[in-house]
Amino acid sequence: MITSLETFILHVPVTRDRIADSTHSITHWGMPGVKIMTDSEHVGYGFTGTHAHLASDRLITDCITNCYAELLIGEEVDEPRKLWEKMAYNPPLQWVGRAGITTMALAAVDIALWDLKSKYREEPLWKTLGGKEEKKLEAYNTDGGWLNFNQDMLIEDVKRLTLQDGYKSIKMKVGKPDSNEDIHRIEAVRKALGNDVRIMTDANGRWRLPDNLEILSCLKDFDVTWIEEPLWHDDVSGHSELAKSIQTPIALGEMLYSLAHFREFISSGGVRFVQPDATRLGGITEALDVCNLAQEHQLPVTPHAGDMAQTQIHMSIAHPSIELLEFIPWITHCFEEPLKIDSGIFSYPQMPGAGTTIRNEYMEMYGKKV
Ligand code: 0YR
Ligand code: MG
Repeated sequence: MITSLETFILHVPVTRDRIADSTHSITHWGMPGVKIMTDSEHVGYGFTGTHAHLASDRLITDCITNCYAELLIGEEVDEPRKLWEKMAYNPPLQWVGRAGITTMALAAVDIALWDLKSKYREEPLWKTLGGKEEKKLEAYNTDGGWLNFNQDMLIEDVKRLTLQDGYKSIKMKVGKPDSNEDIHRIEAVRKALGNDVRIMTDANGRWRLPDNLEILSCLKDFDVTWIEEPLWHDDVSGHSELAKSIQTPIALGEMLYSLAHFREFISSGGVRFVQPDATRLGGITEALDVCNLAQEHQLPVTPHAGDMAQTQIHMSIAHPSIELLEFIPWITHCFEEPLKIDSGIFSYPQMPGAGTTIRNEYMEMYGKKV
């Protein structure tokens, strides 16, 4: 039975001083989250992912403390979905929410509930969700060649990730003010890595139609696996139109807050690689719904790692539509059981829970006042 909740906010430095994509420039990854205490020895941990902006991180933790906590105290944790419904369909919160702060707060709580459920069962969450040992889950690395790094650093980064660390798939950012520069960078990366490495590109919502159609059309020349978030995040008809006019598949989903949002993009044909993020949807519960929806439409799911894969690895092992998961190493060291990747393949977590238990020393080191 749930007895109390306690929120936290961690700001963890990124690998280098500052990284940027076409739209964001950050020095830290934010982890507003919650510890859920019970009348047993088990404590559930859940968090969402932000750009470490303390004021908005506090809106998330305030939402948990002031709105969700009272819906949870006294409840049993055996059915996260039941509690998810109680929180998601709570009329006063529905009125002010359904996307944004309230949903990211819901995500943190839902992940903590799954963590608890698997801790009670004394098994890693992927087992609770029906995952099997046999599956091979590939990691692709996004932490190479950010848009603020020059071409030499980009090449150095992607070579390190592939030749030294053994990744078979990497993602690079695009969306420079001058599109010719993007083309030169992609061409240089393809040349440096040869034809056996998968290259994903990510414009983080920067481009517009018809202005950027030319660069979008020539991505196919470099055998790019996908173009991610080519257009503005909410532009359903734009992505649908674009999908019909270019050969490169479209990936998106990291900025979508609900199953309904995904349904719109999927049914309009605007997405090929479906990218739910359990830290932005209402947690594992709703991310699984998106995976199932994608499966019905025979679309591959490649989750976006707002949690840096730490907890979504469980859902990814368990769901048949996922073979590839994004990884960024920024927060890995903070956990009791850090993720392990060997030559681009994830090892399976063994500790009970959702992988979200944070070591106390890092709670103190990176913790901010909630
Ligand atoms: C930095 N992954 C992404 C980072 C990343 C962003 O803003 O958050 O690039 O989330 O697009 O696919
Ligand atoms: Mg992205």
